[in-house]
Amino acid sequence: MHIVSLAGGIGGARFLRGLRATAPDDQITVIGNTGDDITLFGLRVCPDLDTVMYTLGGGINEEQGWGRLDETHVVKEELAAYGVEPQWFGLGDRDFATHIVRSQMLEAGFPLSQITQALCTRWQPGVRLLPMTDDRCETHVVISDERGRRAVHFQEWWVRLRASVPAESFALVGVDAAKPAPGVLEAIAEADLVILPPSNPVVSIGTILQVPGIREALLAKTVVGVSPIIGGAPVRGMADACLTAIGVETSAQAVLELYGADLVDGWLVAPEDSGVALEGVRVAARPLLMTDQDAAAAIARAALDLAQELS
Ligand code: GDP
Ligand code: FO1
Ligand code: CA
Ligand code: CA
Repeated sequence: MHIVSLAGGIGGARFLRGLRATAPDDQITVIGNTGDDITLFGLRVCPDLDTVMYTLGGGINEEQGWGRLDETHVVKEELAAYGVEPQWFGLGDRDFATHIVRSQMLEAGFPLSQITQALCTRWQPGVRLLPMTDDRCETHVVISDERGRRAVHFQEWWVRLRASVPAESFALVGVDAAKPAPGVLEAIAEADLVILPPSNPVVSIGTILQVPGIREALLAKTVVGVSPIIGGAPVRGMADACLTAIGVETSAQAVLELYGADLVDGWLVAPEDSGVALEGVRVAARPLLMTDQDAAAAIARAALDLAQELS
């Protein structure tokens, strides 16, 4: 079977590790979010692609959920000693190497999709990892603070401000001219099943769905989603702040409605959300906390079972 999964960072990566474990013989293509990407110190950083690559490749810092295992921060300290900004983003030494390779290849003219493939030659994630687009396309957040109403990069809002300043809106700068990366629409066309993992519905899945052509291509497929909201809470991360910004309640029901019955055919919720319902969507309730790799694999299995019931 050929499975296509969209993915953000931590939630997507942990789910995919479970999916790979429970479906080792299936071919898995991952369409990763690149809206979080940022250029820092002249280097291109792709947090969500790297989180998926490191998690599936065994190089992730498990407690943190992003960044490298056994990381050191000497370069960051040295940059700070020069007074170079920004100092609020914590790039580790091992992680720096990834960004140097990526930036060097971008400078040489390679597209992000080919660079990601090259990086994965080392990490062997066991899935085909594609960026949603090769085009530069970054999430910005409109906020109001002492400097007035302005837009900041998503990472500045997320990491420096810790989403403490309300997001008034999100703008995916560059999306109108963005094209799906090579292989993305082909993978969707060939897919037997598409999975929306428990990733941030606004700034991960919502971002990927905004790339022209992707949502449209998914409408023809069997799509099963896993709720990123359990009992009205985002489990971890700041999905609630993102949902509030776009006027959507933090609930499994509201996220399903946000995705829509035209897109989603099956929706997996936690037992406490078993009342969720939407016409045209088959809903199943299973424990959805990815407490460890076995729990993530059981959730992935439940998503495959739900897909089976749909066909
Ligand atoms: P990010 O890019 O690192 O923020 O990661 P994702 O976008 O892939 O996923 C983040 C979202 O995953 C969070 O906002 C949560 O709503 C959701 N999430 C995280 N852990 C879990 C979990 O154990 N179970 C479920 N159902 N959702 C989770
Ligand atoms: N998240 C933080 O909260 N603080 C950081 O300093 C930070 C650095 C960082 C470096 C590389 C990388 O791949 C991810 C990093 N993240 C950091 C996570 C990043 O902000 C993610 O985009 C968000 O967690 C949302 O996906
Ligand atoms: Ca992300
Ligand atoms: Ca469908």
